[in-house]
Amino acid sequence: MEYFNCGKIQYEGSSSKNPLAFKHYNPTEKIGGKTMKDHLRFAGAYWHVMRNELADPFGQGTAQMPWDDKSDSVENAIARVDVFFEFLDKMGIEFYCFHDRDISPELNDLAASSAALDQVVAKLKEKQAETGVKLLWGTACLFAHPRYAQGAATSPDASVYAYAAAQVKKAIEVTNELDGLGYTFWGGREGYSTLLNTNMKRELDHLAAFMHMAVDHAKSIGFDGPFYIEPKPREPSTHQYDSDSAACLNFLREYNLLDHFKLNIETNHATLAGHTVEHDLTVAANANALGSIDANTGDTLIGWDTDQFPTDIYMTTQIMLVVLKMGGFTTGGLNFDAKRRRESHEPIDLMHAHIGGMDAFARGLKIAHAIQEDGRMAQFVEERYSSFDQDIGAKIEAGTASFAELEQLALANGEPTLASGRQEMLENLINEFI
Ligand code: XLS
Ligand code: NI
Ligand code: NI
Repeated sequence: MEYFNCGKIQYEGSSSKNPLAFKHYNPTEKIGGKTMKDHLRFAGAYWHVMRNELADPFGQGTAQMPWDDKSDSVENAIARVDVFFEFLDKMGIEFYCFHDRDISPELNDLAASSAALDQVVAKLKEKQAETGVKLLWGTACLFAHPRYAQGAATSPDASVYAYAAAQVKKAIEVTNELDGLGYTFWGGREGYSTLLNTNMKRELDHLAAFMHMAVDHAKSIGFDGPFYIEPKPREPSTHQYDSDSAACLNFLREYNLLDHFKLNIETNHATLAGHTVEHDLTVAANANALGSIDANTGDTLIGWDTDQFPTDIYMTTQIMLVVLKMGGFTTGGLNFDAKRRRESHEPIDLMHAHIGGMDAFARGLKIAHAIQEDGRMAQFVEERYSSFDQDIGAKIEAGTASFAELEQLALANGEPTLASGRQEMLENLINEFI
């Protein structure tokens, strides 16, 4: 039984008018010695592809899911796996990500939920072996159930904390069972609504203890993939502790976790934090902690996490410039944490959505690579800082200069002549390649 009314999506080149074809993403084409698929490492998000009914705060779901009987049964969960792999196969997407409760139902008690999870995981393992598809990362849903309304690892209630720990323990185990390359923490409820009822310090201490236990457990079962923290400033909580790259890095350093964690940066989360995505990516990359990317985009006119598919080539170019500069992904990739609009309710719309995202990133990759090869941009930046390459600049960088020495120099040199930053020239340079 097939549910997506199309064959395998093929690369047809930029002159193709076929909406169900790639115009730019040519998986085996080499860009700078590496295939596009190895550069981009696209992943499908189980929660959006299989479980997102496309509801909004004012209306119920519109998505047609003819394969889904809407029950909480394990059979239904297992049946979805085949549909998901049909989707991945037709898209040529070789990685995926999930939450425990996307792939398998939350039942009446933890033991039953975990037993159901094992059954679905066995099916996923079978499909992975059959297709070669890999799990980019797994995670636990610690935000949907009412028990987590006041947080999971930052809940004021230790029994909720324990429940969350049990869920994460199991989720790490199944991620390991599926040879997952990483494990993500996104702290949807790890924050607060009001400080009036919140002991922020204790909550952060608890969160760090939780993550140390996760690291220890991973070690004990032989899971060596990195953990990721996915920053987001707010929504669903009013203030989330993992608000942006800088806040996450500070938390990880303060609590001695930086050896085990990297960041998973989501475009729309960065913009909700008041940054550009390239800002948050660069902050992470500077700390050697850029692990993976949740590829999506927001709407400039709406202030929430609209999780739209990325189509803006300027943005994908900026993202790929950072990724190429750090030498590419190792364990991470580009996970489409993105959903169709509520109006796009047919299964085939999933294809259109992902084709657009994949083509936009293919173009971003090609443009970023061309800019890198051209070298003018990098050279400009290098020259801009060249006064730090020798003499007093080099001493400053080496940490051997003193204020007294700098004062002498300033007195002797007189007023500095500053060179132009040439922002417009560099913007023109990017457009030259787009
Ligand atoms: C929600 C987050 C979530 C994480 C995984 O805004 O992006 O989907 O990626 O829990
Ligand atoms: Ni995400
Ligand atoms: Ni999000």
